[in-house]
Amino acid sequence: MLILATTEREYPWGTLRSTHASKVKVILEEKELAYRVERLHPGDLWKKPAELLAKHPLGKVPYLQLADGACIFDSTVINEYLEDRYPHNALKPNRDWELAQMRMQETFADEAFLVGDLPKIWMPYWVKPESRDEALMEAGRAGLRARGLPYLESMIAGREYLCEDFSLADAPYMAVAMVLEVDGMVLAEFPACAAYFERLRARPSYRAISPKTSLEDSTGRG
Ligand SMILES: N[C@@H](CCC(=O)N[C@@H](CS)C(=O)NCC(=O)O)C(=O)O
Repeated sequence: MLILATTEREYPWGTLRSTHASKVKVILEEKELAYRVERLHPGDLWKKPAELLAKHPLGKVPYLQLADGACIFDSTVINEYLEDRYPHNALKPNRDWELAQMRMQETFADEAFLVGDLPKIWMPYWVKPESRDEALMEAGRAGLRARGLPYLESMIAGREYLCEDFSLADAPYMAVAMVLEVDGMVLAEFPACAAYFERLRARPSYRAISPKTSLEDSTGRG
């Protein structure tokens, strides 16, 4: 059984999850693989205890523990591993140029959204409303409006997914769709992005990361 190490917590405003680990969770779901979730205490990501560093040398999530106990870290590396190891329900194009496009799109999503502006919006949701840094959250939204969303709008307008079919490039945007579902950020200036996020939320795999899905209902599959 594959074990996905992540951070997930229930709050009155929804079940919150690590964005990078959500990227992996949707691929485990898309490939209908048997896995279970191991939930780390969110504070461990800052304290970095020795047990965590032994599994992920940077003390981050996600990492994926294989049946023999070996661990793979980094969401992009894990998803490429899953695609290579379990090629059914293919999630990457097979021509060089399309593959490069897919990787560029995934890299952009990771850098502009997941490690760029999204944490400024997402991190404050892990504390009580009265303790949130609203100015930081607004800076995150402004950052998305200035960089991530205009580029995504130009890439996704007139298309269903970033490559011909749903692919690894769409996985980080499943996590973006999750964050923006909780935040409710208005996307009127970016109609193609808004429609794309709705399309992603309609995929069955989204249920495993949806803020509406309880912890009890999202422990893995099979
Ligand atoms: N490049 C890594 C980034 C992972 C990452 O930054 N994860 C966050 C949680 S979403 C984390 O563990 N943060 C703690 C830290 O940066 O030390 C990946 O794609 O897996």
